[in-house]
Amino acid sequence: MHALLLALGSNLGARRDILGGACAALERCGVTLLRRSHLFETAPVGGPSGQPPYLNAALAAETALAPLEMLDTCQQIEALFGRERRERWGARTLDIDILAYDDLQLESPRLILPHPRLHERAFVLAPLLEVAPDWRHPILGKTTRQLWEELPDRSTPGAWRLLTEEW
Ligand code: A4P
Ligand code: MG
Repeated sequence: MHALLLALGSNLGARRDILGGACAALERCGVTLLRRSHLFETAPVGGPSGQPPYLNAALAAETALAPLEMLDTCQQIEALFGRERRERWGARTLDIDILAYDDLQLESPRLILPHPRLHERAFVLAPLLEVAPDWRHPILGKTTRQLWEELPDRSTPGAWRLLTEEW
């Protein structure tokens, strides 16, 4: 089994149901979920202006799938929930990013591991802090907690908000 950290995001449609449905779909496709963060409502970063707010979450999981099989699975589940790719960082019903796969360092045309922007983003690190605070970034050599503490955006008002209800 391989250790997996995933980030989920949605800013179109029934966001909470979509993220819950994505978890169920992952489990049907060979991913065993170990821990699931709370939902965080986050202000859109990048992309066209006027996008609605996101719901973001992080998952700790394990899988026997190979890295590119895992990427295919994520993209198939995104398509199942109506994801359309029109513009980079545009609004989307569902985004599933592979944050990390074991300690693998990979730079291939379709897949970069760890996810190249994870350490810059409060919408990734805030939920990741709940499910994998002691995970160590294999290139930067820092834990999630250290990356979070060093992130200037973590205290930007309105950047993120923890939603306490179950999902
Ligand atoms: N790809 C390469 N590495 C990976 C990986 N580790 N996991 C490739 C997943 N995909 C990976 O992704 C573009 C291509 O990245 C894929 O074809 C895949 O082969 P995409 O999902 O089609 O498009 P995207 O998500 O718009 O692009 P990108 O560059 O991955 O976006 P980011 O950096 O993930 O940012 N603001 C808030 N508040 N919350 C968000 O969730 N998300 C984004 C997307 C921007 N702003 C956001 C949020
Ligand atoms: Mg993506």
